[in-house]
Amino acid sequence: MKKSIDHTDPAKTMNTTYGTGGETHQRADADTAALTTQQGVVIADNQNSLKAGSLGPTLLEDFVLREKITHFDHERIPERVVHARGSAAHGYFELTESLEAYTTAKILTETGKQTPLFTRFSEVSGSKGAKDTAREVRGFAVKVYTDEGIWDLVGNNMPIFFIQDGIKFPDLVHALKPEPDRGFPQASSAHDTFWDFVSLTPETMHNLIWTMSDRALPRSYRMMEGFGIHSFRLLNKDGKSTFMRYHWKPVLGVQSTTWDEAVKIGGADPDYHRRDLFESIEMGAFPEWEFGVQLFTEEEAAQFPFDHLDATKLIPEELVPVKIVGKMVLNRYPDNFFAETEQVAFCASHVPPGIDFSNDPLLHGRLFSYLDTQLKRLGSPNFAQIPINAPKCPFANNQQDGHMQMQVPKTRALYDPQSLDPTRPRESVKRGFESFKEQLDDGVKGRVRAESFADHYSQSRMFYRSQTPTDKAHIASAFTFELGKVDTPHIRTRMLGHLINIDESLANRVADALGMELPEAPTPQAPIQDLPESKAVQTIGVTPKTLNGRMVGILVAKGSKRSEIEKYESAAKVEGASVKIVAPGREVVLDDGTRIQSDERIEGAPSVLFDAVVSIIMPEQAKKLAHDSSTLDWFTDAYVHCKAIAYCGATDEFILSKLPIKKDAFVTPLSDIEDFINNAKTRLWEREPKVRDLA
Ligand code: HDE
Repeated sequence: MKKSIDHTDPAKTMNTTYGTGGETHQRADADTAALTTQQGVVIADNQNSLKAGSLGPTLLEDFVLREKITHFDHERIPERVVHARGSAAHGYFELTESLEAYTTAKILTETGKQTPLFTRFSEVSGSKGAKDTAREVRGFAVKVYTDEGIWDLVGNNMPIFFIQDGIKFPDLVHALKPEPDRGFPQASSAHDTFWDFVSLTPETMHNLIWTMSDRALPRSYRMMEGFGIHSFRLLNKDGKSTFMRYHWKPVLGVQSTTWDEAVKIGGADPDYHRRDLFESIEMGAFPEWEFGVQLFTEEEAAQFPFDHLDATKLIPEELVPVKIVGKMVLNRYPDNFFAETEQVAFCASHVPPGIDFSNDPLLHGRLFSYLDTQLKRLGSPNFAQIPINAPKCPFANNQQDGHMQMQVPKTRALYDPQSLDPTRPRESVKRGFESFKEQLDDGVKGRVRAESFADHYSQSRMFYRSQTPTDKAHIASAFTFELGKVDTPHIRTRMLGHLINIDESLANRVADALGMELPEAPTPQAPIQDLPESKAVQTIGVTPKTLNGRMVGILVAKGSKRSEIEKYESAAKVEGASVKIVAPGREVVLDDGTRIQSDERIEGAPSVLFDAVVSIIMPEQAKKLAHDSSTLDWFTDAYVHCKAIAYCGATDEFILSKLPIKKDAFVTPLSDIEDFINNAKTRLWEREPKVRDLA
């Protein structure tokens, strides 16, 4: 008979090795916290279930086992129907300029005060476990705990949306998500159903062209803009309304990756954006955005060459400048991902007094949808009591009961009006939320789309024509890639027709690259306007020349020169970059005999994870690494992605010479450290057409 260990007496098994895994278990003593059941009963043995004999069946009586397993079985809640994958951080909002003339909302009138907030960035189409680097719109949702109630600024990283009316949202999302019969592709718009829907829905053309640009491939959440998209109203003390569109402008500037990088990063580090947010906060480089508003009156709006109530239209910054009035700093990563990032519930309808909605029909769809979705996802109308969702100002009402009610109201009178309990809350005309007293036309009730929403191409054209040649090539290549994944010929053809209406040269590039003929362009519903170009919508054109917030990778190996490593490390850090040491192993002995820890092995840290790379290796090691494909890819990819490379003699002799790498201004010897640092702040885009066959 097999011998079994007696676990009934904790004292006998304390800190002993047992079980098949040979684990050592730490037990609580009188001073340390003891493990308990949900009822507070201390658990003596968390390793073994209660059995009838050492090899006998497990007993139903084992409440410790049943409670533990049951809780585990119920750990999952439904993921968000869109924006399922996201990452968040705590921080604060600070107003720098009062908007008192326009609004009574204290959050926009009290300067200098730091108001806590929680911001969640998200990918739209993929599931919770999808990669961070899909080509798509990113969510940019900010929950501000104002003294007058929660303000949820639920925006995106693009200033416009795909559709004009909330009723089309389920169709858009069904077309984008994995196809229902086959269950793929995950986190990708490059498939037939998406392009079928958008090519039949011309109002999507503006958001489409943004999504085909590098704006859909942010280098970091810290380097993307945020937009509320819709026009909101600000209401001042006289009840006067001013329209507002809000913007978040990243202090590090806008930066994107290329498509090839995004694809490779997705394999190397699917948590790329989540890790970046975590690491930047851990190292004290707190992500920061300026908060700006575009303000305009009804009369000014009437002069715009488009309808500002149409969420597929942006208001060019050249037409209505963005007035910077505040900032957001993210300075604390959540303590618990589920409790905070997963359970946070944003609702587009959460606004404090002084802020109101416009009649944008897409916004109105959202005013319903978010509350509804939280009920499904979080399972109870009491989701606002979850700590991350609860206001930080006093709140009280007569809502009662419901699943997971945490409050214990001590009163007979949970209704209003009532005359039994003078301590209960009352409505306040003075401080309460008021809607704008809008004079409405006597319209006819009907399922209609405003005629002023009919122009679907002009702003898409404006976006394309405003871009740098490199951005234009990236956009044409993105359309080619995506349509190249569409198997149904008539969908590709239909889409090419729309591209003609956007810009004929773009349509030609894509058709050529796909080997297709251009069809007839569809007849637009409204004349296409040649609007003035807008610098503000560029990507590469507005990317700042800086190393701040970016990352340099330094390849080292046995015997590498410590002095050179330190020189490059400190030069990059002075410019605000972070540095990672990459080596064949996790420890490496340098020329002075010191043993250092590397941050990554080369196989686990391809150069797509860095903005610029440096190689400091000795000949023996270079000879070895010249046979390693990860090392060869490290240099080739950095070169193909137009990055700065600093190389030592051995790297040049044994590695670079084997690769199709030309010594241009961005491939420099170690001695030219100043050139490297200067180059690393940008990319040599002129290199790209020589190394990649762009559309
Ligand atoms: Fe959303 N959207 N949306 N959306 N949205 C959701 O709410 C919806 C739209 C946005 O980090 C859902 O809690 C409809 C525009 C963000 O938790 C859902 C329509 C913009 C997030 C929903 C839109 C957004 C969401 C899914 C068309 C930019 C993530 C889970 C009428 C201005 C928030 C959830 C977070 C999430 C509905 C269009 C931004 C289903 C019906 C336009 C950033 O309620």
